[in-house]
Amino acid sequence: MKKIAVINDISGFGRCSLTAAIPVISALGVECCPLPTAVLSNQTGYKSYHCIDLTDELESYVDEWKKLGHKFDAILTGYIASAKQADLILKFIDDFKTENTKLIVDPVMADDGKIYGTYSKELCKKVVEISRKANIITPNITELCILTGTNYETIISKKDESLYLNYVADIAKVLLSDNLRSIIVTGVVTSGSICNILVEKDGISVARSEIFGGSYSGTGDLFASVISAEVAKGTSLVYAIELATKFLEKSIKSSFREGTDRNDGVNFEKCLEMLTNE
Ligand code: PXL
Repeated sequence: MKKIAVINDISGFGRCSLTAAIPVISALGVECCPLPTAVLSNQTGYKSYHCIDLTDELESYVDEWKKLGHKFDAILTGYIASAKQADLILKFIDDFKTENTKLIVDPVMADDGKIYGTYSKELCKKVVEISRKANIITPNITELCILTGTNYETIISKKDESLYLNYVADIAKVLLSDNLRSIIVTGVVTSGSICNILVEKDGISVARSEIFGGSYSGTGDLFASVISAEVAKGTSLVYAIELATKFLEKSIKSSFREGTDRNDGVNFEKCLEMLTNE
């Protein structure tokens, strides 16, 4: 059985982070081992929330994992609650990443040109540092701007050009390195469709879906979870991105038709069969 360590929070409402990762990774036939960084009543996009920060518990938790001696086929990181927590994640990567472990980093920091309220400058710097250690990253356009030092308005102003996707890919390419071989820029809106672009040394591959409504909570977590499970199984990234994009398109369509609030996330539960039958 392939295994993934998922470093993320658990939120009671919002269908994001671990409540997205556990069912998706399990449905794809991979064991999901959660390392919970915080417990929240609900994700931070709602008007208010209560957060139980688990930073001070992480070392003892991980020490037990060391005793168990488990190795992981992949490690997935997402939302990070503090800069101190980011340092512990860096240590976890040093301790657990072997040459057979793929590190997938969802550099959660920002969306729609804005940095999340809970992300300080110091924390964003740490996310950039963690991303440099990754094999695969899944930034949205705003996060790509932070990672590359690009101005968000400059990218967005090119949106209507036919070469927009290539333009975004060229910006992402700068980040490629000996270990960071694949960058998946998520949620790139072009006229009439939303695209996920896989950027690698040899070229790009684009998975498109229809647009239904605006952005919903947790879609980045669902996407990264599908990618991580497929990578742990050794599937090609081109296939993984197609599958993740179709899974999200169907989940978002269902929520849009039902009029689900964006903070409540998407109806992915109804679409898990797309993954179990795969
Ligand atoms: O989906 C990213 C995410 C995860 N966890 C928490 C969040 C968010 C995005 O807002 O608030 C707690």
